[in-house]
Amino acid sequence: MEFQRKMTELQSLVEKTLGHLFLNEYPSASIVHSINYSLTAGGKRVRPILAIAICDALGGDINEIVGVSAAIECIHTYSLIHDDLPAMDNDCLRRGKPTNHVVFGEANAILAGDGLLNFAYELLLQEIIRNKFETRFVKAAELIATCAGINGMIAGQVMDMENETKKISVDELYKMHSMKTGALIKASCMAGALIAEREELYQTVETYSEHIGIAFQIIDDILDYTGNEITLGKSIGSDRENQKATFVTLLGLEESKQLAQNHSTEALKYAEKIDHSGFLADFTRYLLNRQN
Ligand code: GRG
Repeated sequence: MEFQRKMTELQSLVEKTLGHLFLNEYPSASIVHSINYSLTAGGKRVRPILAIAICDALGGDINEIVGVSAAIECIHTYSLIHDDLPAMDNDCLRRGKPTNHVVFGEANAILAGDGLLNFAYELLLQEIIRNKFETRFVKAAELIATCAGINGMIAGQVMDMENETKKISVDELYKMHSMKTGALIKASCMAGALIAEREELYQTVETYSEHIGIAFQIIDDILDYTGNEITLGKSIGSDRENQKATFVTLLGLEESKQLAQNHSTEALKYAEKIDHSGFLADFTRYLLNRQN
């Protein structure tokens, strides 16, 4: 019950923040409309919640990380819009709605993604200026940029494309997902620790994030195999269509479930060291048991 109350509180904070990002006058109202369509479509908000919850648990001020967490969700939403494009996975359903390019056309969807990515850095720079160039904000911004960029999420996406139709090992799958999915999850957790400035716990937070990052992707693969589009709110089966290796295709369903459980169990050991209130541990269990 306490977990649900805190989840609702954090989700509302994230929704409110995201809902206010694109309210001003913009020269091109149409692109803002298309950005807001995807940004406020109601994702789970896993990454901003991780950033805020970890900052809070480590004694940081929630108000100081809200802007940073919104920037991370902008980057995540851009990656989903671009990942759904015909040139990428060519998916038609996301967050329970037709994908951005289906509604607004491919060119607009590319620009909406570009707009969100740029806006994320505008937000991060605004936070740095507002906080008088404090090192912790600069470090958080640098880490987020690195994890989202060509040494992080983009590198993972490139590997994903290059691995299509190839036979790859479980180790290679780990490597790809540690970048494609894991890097932004790591940046979210570490942003919380950096803004709270709890240097002695950086390693603990990083290890926690690595375990939940990989567990998150294994569950994603399992849901893509066992779930349905209505519950998931997104297209399924494109990995199969594109002949991509997944944890389920390489290891089978039962072994994949066990592997996700193992990583969650490991993550829980670290969650307890980060957050004595128990929220992060409950959130870790929620990520393991999620149905969408
Ligand atoms: C520049 C073309 C171009 C690509 C950018 C698209 C991209 C790089 C990378 C893809 C990253 C990606 C889509 C990774 C998948 C991660 C993943 C499991 C996403 C689903 O996240 P959830 O479940 O989604 O948190 P919600 O909708 O709840 O936010």
